[in-house]
Amino acid sequence: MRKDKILVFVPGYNVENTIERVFFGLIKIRSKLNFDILFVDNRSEDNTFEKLKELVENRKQKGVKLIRNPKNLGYGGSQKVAFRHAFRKRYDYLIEYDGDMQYPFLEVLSLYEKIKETGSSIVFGSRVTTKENISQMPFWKAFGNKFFNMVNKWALNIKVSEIHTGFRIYNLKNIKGFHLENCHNDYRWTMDSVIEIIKINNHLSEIPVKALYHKDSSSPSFKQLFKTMSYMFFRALKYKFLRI
Ligand SMILES: Nc1nc2c(ncn2[C@@H]2O[C@H](COP(=O)(O)OP(=O)(O)OP(=O)(O)O)[C@@H](O)[C@H]2O)c(=O)[nH]1
Ligand SMILES: [Mg+2]
Repeated sequence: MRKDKILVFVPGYNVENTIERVFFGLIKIRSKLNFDILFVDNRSEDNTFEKLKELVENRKQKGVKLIRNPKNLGYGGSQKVAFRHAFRKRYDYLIEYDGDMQYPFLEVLSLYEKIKETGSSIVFGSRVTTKENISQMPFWKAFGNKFFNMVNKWALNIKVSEIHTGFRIYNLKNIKGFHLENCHNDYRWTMDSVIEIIKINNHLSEIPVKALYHKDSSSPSFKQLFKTMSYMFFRALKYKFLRI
């Protein structure tokens, strides 16, 4: 039987303080699971690209690729680059691991195990399944997350505890026909991508994960968050009442 072709994709924008640790952290766990790695530098203004270029060229690791976007394409725009690459190269699974290093590397293996066990279209690394994990998030973020999780469960008719996490694995065979072009290029991607995918296959699962909020991790600005949250609210209602 053919082995699964797995791609771990790392979106990065101004992550010069973490990207080297992400590079070595992912390389290390390749001894336990065979996967390729795609770094997508979203036109960082710091030294992210230079650091990555040096790592990718000098370390000569097999199956590691770096793409630099021609301009900043937004958070969602970078995801589209990864999806197009993964579909074109016929990967079976796509995993997102953020360049600001917010998730324990070994949990990549848990995401893969879970999707193999369940056959879901997406497995989310949920940050909110236990009190201890929720307490890692800034208070206002945890509060907003809780509210939107309730809205989403009701409006999208889903069971998973959160869909806003950036730590996910997709089963690409289960989501053929995914309309990337219907998704926004900014943080609204997080919501749009799930809606587009559940139209094709609504089998979603999750694993608990302890997200790390550390001095080098990045987050959306308040303005971006407000825009995204308002959108998510109305998008969920639109789905519920119009089923679109
Ligand atoms: N802000 C931002 N991040 C981007 C962009 N393109 C790629 N990224 C990367 O996308 C990843 C997630 O973005 P974050 O802003 O940290 O958002 P998040 O992790 O979902 O939010 P938190 O849970 O609050 O940390 C990070 O690794 C960023 O470096 C971009 O255009 N803007
Ligand atoms: Mg972050």
